[in-house]
Amino acid sequence: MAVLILAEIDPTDIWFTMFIAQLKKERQNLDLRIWPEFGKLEEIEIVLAWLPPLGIMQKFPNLQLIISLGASVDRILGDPDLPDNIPIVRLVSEGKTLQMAEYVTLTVLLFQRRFIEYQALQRSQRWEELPVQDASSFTVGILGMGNLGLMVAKKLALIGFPVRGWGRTPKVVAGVECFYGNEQFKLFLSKCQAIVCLLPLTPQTEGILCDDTFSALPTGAYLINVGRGKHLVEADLLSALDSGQIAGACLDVFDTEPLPTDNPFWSHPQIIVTPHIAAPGRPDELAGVILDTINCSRAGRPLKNVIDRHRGY
Ligand code: NDP
Ligand code: OXD
Repeated sequence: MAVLILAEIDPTDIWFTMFIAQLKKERQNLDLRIWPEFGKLEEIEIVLAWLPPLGIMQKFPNLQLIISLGASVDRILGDPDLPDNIPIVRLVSEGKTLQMAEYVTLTVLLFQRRFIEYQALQRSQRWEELPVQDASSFTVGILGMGNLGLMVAKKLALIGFPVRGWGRTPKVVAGVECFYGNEQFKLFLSKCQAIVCLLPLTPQTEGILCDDTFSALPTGAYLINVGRGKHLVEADLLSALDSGQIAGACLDVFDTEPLPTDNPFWSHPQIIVTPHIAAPGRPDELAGVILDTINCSRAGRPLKNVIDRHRGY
């Protein structure tokens, strides 16, 4: 039985090239097929999916397992014809978690140390010193205190930022002020000078980065979106930047990826755009995680990181 990589792979994509080479190196006898060359539908036992075409999963009659090639599963669960008895595993790894912590720490520091303003000064060749706000008075709020949010919160707290975390259920985390549920959302936001979206995309979280949320923040707050593009209402961010309610944003994920060339985010002086690179994970480590998962599935052992379809993540 075969394992199918179901992803639109650009042959110049370095990450995918390394990942596939590693899978083949570690398991030379693995019957690995790469979309769209999948052979016979009935031979596909396991699918490794990144942005799979809708309706495809139901076509594999012997499918046993779906492994998301990302930490998220919104695209997989968005398939109205998804067979309902197949477990779905998402990718969790130390490398991915540490990369996310690096990315967010870097961007929080850029905002706290006013690099957006220094870049504008540089463009107009002005040598000017701006007052520094200490990390100890720059509160950062993390939306989504899961695998990634928790690590990000711990790293920021170590540097000395006051950190708040918000999730769906209550949590106690040393050094982090924790909030949960819709009732506590605005209270959570009220002191955050920067917010970091690390939520999964679900019907409850879609559009959460909107005018209503921005206006509950202190004036001149910053936004970092590393969750999903659909968390953000793009027009609301542009008007919050115009009014000064939001002072700057760093966006790694977008409603449409690649970000269309006519999107105003590309040239906005207060927006940093990165091409969904916050935490790709290390190809070698992830190949190992996937092979372990395949072994567990084939041996009938319990699988790690199976998502809860009802919850949506
Ligand atoms: P987890 O599933 O571990 O954590 C999700 C967190 O979100 C949990 O704390 C959960 O709360 C919280 N949450 C879910 N729904 C709600 C809600 N309605 N209200 C409040 N809180 C909610 O996910 P990860 O940390 O591994 O990943 C988070 C997301 O980061 C991914 O889904 C993906 O979209 C994004 N990501 C982006 C990457 C990039 O490169 N840009 C790379 C990897 C991931 P609770 O704990 O109470 O259940
Ligand atoms: C994601 C990922 O889910 O890159 O965005 O893992």
